[in-house]
Amino acid sequence: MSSSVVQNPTPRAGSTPSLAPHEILRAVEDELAATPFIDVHTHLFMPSLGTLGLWGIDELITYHYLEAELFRSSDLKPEQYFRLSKREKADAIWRALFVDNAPVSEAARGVIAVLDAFGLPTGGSDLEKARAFFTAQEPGAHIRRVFQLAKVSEVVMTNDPLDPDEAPLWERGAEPDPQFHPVLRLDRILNKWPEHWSVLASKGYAVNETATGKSAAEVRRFLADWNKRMQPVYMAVSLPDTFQFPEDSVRARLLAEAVVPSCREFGIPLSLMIGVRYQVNPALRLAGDGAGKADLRAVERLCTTYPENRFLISVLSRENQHELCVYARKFNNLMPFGCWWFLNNPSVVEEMTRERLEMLGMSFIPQHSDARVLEQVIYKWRNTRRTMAPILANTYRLLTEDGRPVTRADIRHDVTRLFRGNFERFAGWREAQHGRVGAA
Ligand code: RAT
Ligand code: ZN
Repeated sequence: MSSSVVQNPTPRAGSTPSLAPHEILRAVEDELAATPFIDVHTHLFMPSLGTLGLWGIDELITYHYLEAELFRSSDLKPEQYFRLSKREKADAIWRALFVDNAPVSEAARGVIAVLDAFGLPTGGSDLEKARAFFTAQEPGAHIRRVFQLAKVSEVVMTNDPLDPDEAPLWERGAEPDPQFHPVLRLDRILNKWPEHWSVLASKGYAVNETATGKSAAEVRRFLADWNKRMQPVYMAVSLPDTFQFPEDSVRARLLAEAVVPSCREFGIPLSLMIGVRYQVNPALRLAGDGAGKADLRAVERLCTTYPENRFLISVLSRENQHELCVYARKFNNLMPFGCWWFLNNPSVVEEMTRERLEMLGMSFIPQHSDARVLEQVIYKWRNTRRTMAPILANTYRLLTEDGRPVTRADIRHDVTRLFRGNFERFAGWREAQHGRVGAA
């Protein structure tokens, strides 16, 4: 099998009747609704990782996307806000963004869609009914119901081996869950080495502050140990808009000498999420990051230097999207994925998705949820399906007009490929139509 594997997940079914132009949109909507998606990047946690997993109304309302919006519609200062309890924070956001104003932003409307999905009041002056509802849920059954409502079969987590709360849970042997796939996240190692090298040293890896000498080999040993422990479906890092490769830096050295060879050894992709301007307003904490245009020549160099590696790439700047499609046309070891963070708004998703379809056909991964709070998958995937349906329908309408009618089997094949097959194959999973059947 080639390293890129961006081919068709299933042969197209033979003879189903061609659709008339007026039948296409409905058929696309039905197929999007009937296909369980794989959510390829979230910040959700499997139940055995305990309290790391966020869920419920107070977490939904204090999502950092909404915290950023709070300070535009309230006089509350960040330092006052961050002194409040979780419940008080949620009450402040509810009042400012949902009671005093109509919740029209993407993130605010998402909370409304979640409340509505559970039959909870969407226009109340307080959150008491919602709090009572979520408190009454049994976690396992609630997760299953949420996944059903979101129509996702499984989600991919973000797991940090240097997080002091998370790492001990893995070290004690966290029980795997087939609905939650691990990802080895490397931000602390690749972006914050000076603050974190001593954690590796304290665990018995012979690394030093300048990441010289045996350090890269020892990071590789660390990654091998965590690969064994966690069985990640890929390794991942978020990167600044200033990211360069190659360059004379700890990050570039550890990427070249530890991370890239480890991914090759374990047969898994490396996900690079590029374009964050970290902490442009630190007072906003998690909500304080911005976005910047990156130099994607770094991606070009990675793809050419390491043709045996596979790179999942998401870029945060709208201005980088076209360039990323061009690179994907050059390198089939590059898989563009998702409309990340500030791009996850219908207007931008539409623009990016049309561009990707026009330039790449069905050989990309249109979206991930980036959910941090369990129930967010309900609204994020609902929005994706709603935005995707007319875009795909229009693509098929043009094809029909140009002389190649489409069938329901065509549509099913493509939807499955976009929202399951491209990831399954790029991640090196065995041929699987409905879920992971094991690593290749
Ligand atoms: O979208 C987000 O929630 C961001 O804060 C980031 O977590 C980003 O998605 C990331 O994975 O770094
Ligand atoms: Zn994320």
